[in-house]
Amino acid sequence: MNIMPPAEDLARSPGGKCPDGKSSPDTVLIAEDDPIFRRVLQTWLQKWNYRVTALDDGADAWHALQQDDCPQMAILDWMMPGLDGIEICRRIRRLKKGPYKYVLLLTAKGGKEDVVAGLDAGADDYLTKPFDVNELRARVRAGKRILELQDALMKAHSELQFEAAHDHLTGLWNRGAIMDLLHRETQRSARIGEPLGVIMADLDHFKQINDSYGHPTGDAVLQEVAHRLLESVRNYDYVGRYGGEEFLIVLAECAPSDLIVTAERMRTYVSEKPFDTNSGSIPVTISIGVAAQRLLGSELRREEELVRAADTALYCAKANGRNRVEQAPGICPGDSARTAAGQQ
Ligand code: GH3
Ligand code: MG
Ligand code: MG
Ligand code: MG
Repeated sequence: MNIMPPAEDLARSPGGKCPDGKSSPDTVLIAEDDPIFRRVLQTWLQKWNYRVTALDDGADAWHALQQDDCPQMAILDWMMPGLDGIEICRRIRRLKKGPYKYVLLLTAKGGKEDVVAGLDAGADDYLTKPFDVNELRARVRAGKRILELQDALMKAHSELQFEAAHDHLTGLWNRGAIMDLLHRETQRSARIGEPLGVIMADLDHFKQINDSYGHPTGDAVLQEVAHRLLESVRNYDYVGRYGGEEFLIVLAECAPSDLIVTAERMRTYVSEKPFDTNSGSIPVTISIGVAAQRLLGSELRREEELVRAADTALYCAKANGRNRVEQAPGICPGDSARTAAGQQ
């Protein structure tokens, strides 16, 4: 069978990355020191619309396969300078990060023991030289199918992970996730001695909004509140939906004075412009309680204590007239209590 390729564009791809830098099941790295075989493989694969990186040295191939956007399929010659294909296989399988790499070992050794050794080293399949073009095509296609399946599984997995940690309605962290994040940040800030703050926000008279305009409009209001809260914080702060119309915000490395400023910005941002909904324009306000991990003279070591302190301050904000910010005692020196809408 004639294995010579029809096309004559045989330029060697620049080493390391696949040509457009993006990894996908149709990217293939060829490592083959024999220029004829390398050229044949490269040209056929390109003809079948694979994006190819072709290298002639095992050490270069191993380097390329460790890059973030490296090809997902590797066709490796067994005998090569630098590193042989078997050793590259072993190293690929020891790599713990990145998506699965499909390895097709190319060898002149056709003995059963060699094939077993190749598969044992981590190859998914093998091809003996000289190979039949149709067989090459079928085996590469089988590899691509497995990689596509792998991609679909990873996508489903990350979607599930997202759903498990996020609130459906608002897209914010859900209660479990925000409490996990708070736990992590509480431990971290206690360890490194950085300030940590939490803000608990609750919509005012939200039941009335539901009662007056209906549940779907209530939902839209919750979504817009979530949006405005997100807009009010630094992009490395965590905003979660703690309960029905309660939000918990975790602010790492945030000095107490900034914490109060942020809470006030949230309150203002929610209340300053009425919400534009399908049921018309609706004024919305929130009440806020603020607590910090390191209060004057004491430290709240557990996340539950922090949440409780913020919740107690929130309760005060409600009791003191709503649409206001109250602090847990001891956050700022000499600052006994509160800021509120138009009445400091
Ligand atoms: P307050 O100012 O004291 O906080 O009064 P409130 O009316 O906001 O508080 P209350 O606890 O009486 O009512 C909260 C309401 O939030 C009742 C509940 O039906 C509504 N709610 C909780 N979750 C959702 C949701 O996902 N969608 C909608 N539309 N309403 C919700
Ligand atoms: Mg060789
Ligand atoms: Mg409420
Ligand atoms: Mg509430």
